Amino acid sequence: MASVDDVILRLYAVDAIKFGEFKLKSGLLSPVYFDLRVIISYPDLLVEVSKLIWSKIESQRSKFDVVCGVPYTALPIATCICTANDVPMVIRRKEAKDYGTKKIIEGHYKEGSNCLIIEDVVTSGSSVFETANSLKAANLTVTDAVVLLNRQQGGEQMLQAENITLHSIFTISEVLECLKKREKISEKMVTKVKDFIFSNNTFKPVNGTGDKIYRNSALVSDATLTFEERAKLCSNKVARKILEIMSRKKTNLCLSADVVSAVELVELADRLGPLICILKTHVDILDIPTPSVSAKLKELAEKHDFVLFEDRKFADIGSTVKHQYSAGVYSISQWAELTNAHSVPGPGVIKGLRAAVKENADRACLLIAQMSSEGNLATEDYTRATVKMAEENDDFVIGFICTKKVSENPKFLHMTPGVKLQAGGDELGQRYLTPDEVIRNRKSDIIIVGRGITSAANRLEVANEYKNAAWQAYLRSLQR
Ligand code: S5P
Repeated sequence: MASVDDVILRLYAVDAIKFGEFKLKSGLLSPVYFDLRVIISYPDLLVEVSKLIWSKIESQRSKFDVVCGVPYTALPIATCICTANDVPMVIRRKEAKDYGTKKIIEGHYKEGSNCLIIEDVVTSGSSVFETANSLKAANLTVTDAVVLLNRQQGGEQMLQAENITLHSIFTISEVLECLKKREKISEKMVTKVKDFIFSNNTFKPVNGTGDKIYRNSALVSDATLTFEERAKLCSNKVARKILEIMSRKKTNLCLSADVVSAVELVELADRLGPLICILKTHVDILDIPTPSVSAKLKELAEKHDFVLFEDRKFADIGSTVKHQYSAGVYSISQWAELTNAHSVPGPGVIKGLRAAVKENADRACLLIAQMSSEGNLATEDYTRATVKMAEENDDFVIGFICTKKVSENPKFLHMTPGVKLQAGGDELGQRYLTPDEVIRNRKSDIIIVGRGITSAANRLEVANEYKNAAWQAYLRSLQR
């Protein structure tokens, strides 16, 4: 078997370890870059890496029943290890299939089996952590992870705090030492890399919030701002208010209260009000006229500290939507702080809505950038044009209805409908994703939940489940 130094030198020789100036996703300039994906082009190197990883945990073989490689780089490594040592393997999909079994973990295993995670590089630890969460959700146990390179930027501590022991074949310090000894890099480069690594440690428990949050300081510019921090960036008062409520009440749940009985709607708003940041309505489905209901809703919004959002989906020329928004039996602009519009008519729809808002009234609008329903016509180009329209009207447009994050601008709110604790769909084309998928993987901010809550026998209990799932997913997303 090759030694650790042999493997480091080989990785250096094939450009899997590079020194210079590399722009990271966060915008930071890093003096070192690891691209271990290239090892699949060198089968002998892939085998040596696999042998080294296996040798690290071989003595604990009896502890593990199954192995899971984190996609993509560690997948071939895990495959090599499993075939050479006769260990069963599972695969974690990046996203659950929306057809067939909807499984996220593929492979056969016994419930409660202990699964060893294999990864190529660990920085903050978040990808190992996310993999562990999916494995645990599929009834596997996770106690250990093994990694080829530990970048010593806090991943080990973060995982330890989550009761996962991280084993590594080598650390970045060992890489530097090995390459310096062989005169592949200068003393100056060693110092530069060490400075960078140690001043960008990602393990920073944030105190004072009562929640366990680790902030990835290296990636703060990568929109991993808290809701509280984002509130300060908003000049639109409704956007600021929503972000402040979310942060104060620790909730990113919007209830879509799609009931036809006005009495039931008011009861729902009163009962679930403490758990939500926004109450979304469709007043045109109610059985009694709006004014008495909207007055009651306004009262409850104040009592429980949430924002009223009329999901009117305006989609006409400016002059028509101006009246639809402010007049008629619904008089939406008089009571709903937030509404939404399709971008298909062009910016006139926004101008029309804005023109209907009385001076000093704090009102805002979301644009529908994507839809949750099957076969919808919102193409990528349509979504992109919608985002541009929002940017050009960001005094009034405060975000999007979307199925995933569509803008990096932290001022914009992303609200996602089509959410249930179990992914799937309904018989009329609605498609559902889970809160974790929406907030953590798709990086949205707020889940919009209707029937997941309104059809439940115990609405309060289930609403609490949605609230917790979405909030936990948000806290985890800050760790990136
Ligand atoms: O694309 C969309 C946009 C919206 S606003 N898909 C949606 O489902 N909605 C709304 O979200 C829809 O009108 C309904 O009020 C809610 C979803 O309800 P659920 O019962 O399927 O959760």
